Amino acid sequence: MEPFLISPHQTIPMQRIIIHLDFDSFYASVEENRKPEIRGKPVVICVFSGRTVDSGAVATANYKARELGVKAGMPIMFARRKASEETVFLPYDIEYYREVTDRIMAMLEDECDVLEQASIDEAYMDVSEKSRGSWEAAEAIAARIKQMIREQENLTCSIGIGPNKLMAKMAGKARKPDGLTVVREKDVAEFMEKLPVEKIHGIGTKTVETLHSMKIMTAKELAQCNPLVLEQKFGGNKPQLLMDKAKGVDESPVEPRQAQQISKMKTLKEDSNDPEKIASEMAEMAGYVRKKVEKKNVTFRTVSIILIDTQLGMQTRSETIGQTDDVTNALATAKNLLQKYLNENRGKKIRRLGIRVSNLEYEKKQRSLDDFLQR
Ligand code: DGT
Ligand code: CA
Ligand code: CA
Repeated sequence: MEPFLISPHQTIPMQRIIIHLDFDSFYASVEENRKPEIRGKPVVICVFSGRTVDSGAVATANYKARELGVKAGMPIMFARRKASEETVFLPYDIEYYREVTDRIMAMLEDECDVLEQASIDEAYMDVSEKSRGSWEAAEAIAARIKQMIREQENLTCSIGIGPNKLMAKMAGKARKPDGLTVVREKDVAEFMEKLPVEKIHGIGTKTVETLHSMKIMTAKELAQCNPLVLEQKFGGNKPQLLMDKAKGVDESPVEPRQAQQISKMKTLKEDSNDPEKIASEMAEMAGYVRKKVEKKNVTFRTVSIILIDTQLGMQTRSETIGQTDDVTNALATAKNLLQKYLNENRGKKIRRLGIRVSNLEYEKKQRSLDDFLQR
């Protein structure tokens, strides 16, 4: 066989560097921004079931409320007993939190090579190219992201950086709230060594119980155990998966989830109910939406405007216009919706507004080589 030669044009594969970002006490922090009067107090966000006054469960609590012993998943009645007099209980408002998430995700997309939104308050970002494989550069990107989110949304988040998604996620969990933790490739073994199996991300409680019954207590013990022993207890590819996790190995790519909507929000320089002023802001936002529609190569069916008035209420108005990629038409629809809203709500001033296209359909067609080279 010919000896394998590395040609001068061949590049050594770059170090993969992944960032994981998770917002701190997400729903509670968003509510604290929306209602400045509750800032500094313990805050509990509840999913009221409506059966009796306090039936339902806690969705989350801010860190002040956690100090009192309030936790996500706890019955609201329990939380009331733990709470102090000044503790604020609020119903959750998922639509509003989604708006905040969408806005931030749109911003984060521009800060990385690929973004994968993993939940309402979490994302993985592949920054291998953007950082050119440098851990220092990746850390600087993360610090900038934290600063941007703090300045623009007044939120804190915890960030983990690692050579793969698993390590990034676990690094992020190591320091919360407002943490930034880097686990470099060379430090993975050391990071994993100390970890009990129940702290390995993605290993469920049932599996943990089985491992404990086998006297496998730490990631190190799991990584070093005889695979045959695992094969006796677990089927399929689970033994391999468990050993990979225990070694901090994860080859899964950061994959963009196909967004269902594209939106742009903006706070007006001053509160206004002047249709012309607001419409001209809208036109500017439509420019951003147009760029995203083109970049993602999508069509949409529904146009919405989101309005936040000076009493801080959020309203959404939507119209379905048939599958199209015509943002100019979408803008005209948005302006009509705005005019209708202003007619119906005379005297109310708009503080913040947004334009959104949704019910997206993705074009499957291959990008042309030219498109690709221009990217
Ligand atoms: P963290 O990350 O520990 O600082 O606090 P959170 O509140 O951000 O917790 P996380 O990241 O696990 O969840 C993100 C949001 O998802 C959280 O703000 C509320 C919601 N959530 C979490 N756990 C539950 C739950 O058990 N029930 C409901 N309805 N919502 C939940
Ligand atoms: Ca969180
Ligand atoms: Ca989360």
